[in-house]
Amino acid sequence: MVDFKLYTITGEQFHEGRDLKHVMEEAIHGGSDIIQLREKKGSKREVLKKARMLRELTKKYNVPLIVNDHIDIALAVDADGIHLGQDDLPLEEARKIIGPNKIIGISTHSIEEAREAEKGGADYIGVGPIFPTNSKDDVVDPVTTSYIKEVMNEITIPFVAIGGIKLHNVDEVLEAGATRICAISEIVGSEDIKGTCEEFLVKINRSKESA
Ligand code: TZP
Ligand code: MG
Repeated sequence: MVDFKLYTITGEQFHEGRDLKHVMEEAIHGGSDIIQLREKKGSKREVLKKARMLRELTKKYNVPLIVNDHIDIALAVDADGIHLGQDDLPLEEARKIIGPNKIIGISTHSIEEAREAEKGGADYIGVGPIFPTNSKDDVVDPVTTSYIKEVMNEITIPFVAIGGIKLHNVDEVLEAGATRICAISEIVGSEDIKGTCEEFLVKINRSKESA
């Protein structure tokens, strides 16, 4: 079973000139224990190139690599899994292609979607956006922390909270019951990426201890 605490997703629009390898390596140094390549713009070849680089990097540190959307690229670089949204290839089809041993993560915005993902054999679900975010173009209205509570009551596979999560509001998300946090802009846009991840982890660990 896949498990993790701090999930970092790429978002090069926040890098301010820093290169992708450096940014993600800093996140790993800060303790981020799963990485996703999420690339909405580049050509297949450009995405493949980044995936290859991140595969090498994540292998070095023994951190799982998840590829968003591109199942072919995930297979080509032997990523640990894929992450799919509600408009992507359905879970059942994706599983046929990627096989039983790879991780499949599914974005969910409602308890119905969460149930369906669990039933379909997802390895984890994303739960969000918890707060408003500008990091995603087709973003739906925030689901708020009440959705975390619904998921906790009913869903048994791991879930990760995402969307607008910052160091200043993560406590609210943790208090609602999340134990896994995902962020793009707060991590990859930080001047101190490593320090930001460390601070997230202090909060996550503190909340776990008091649970
Ligand atoms: N899925 C739901 S919200 C979101 C994604 C990919 C964007 C999260 O980015 P940020 O910058 O952490 O709000
Ligand atoms: Mg997608």
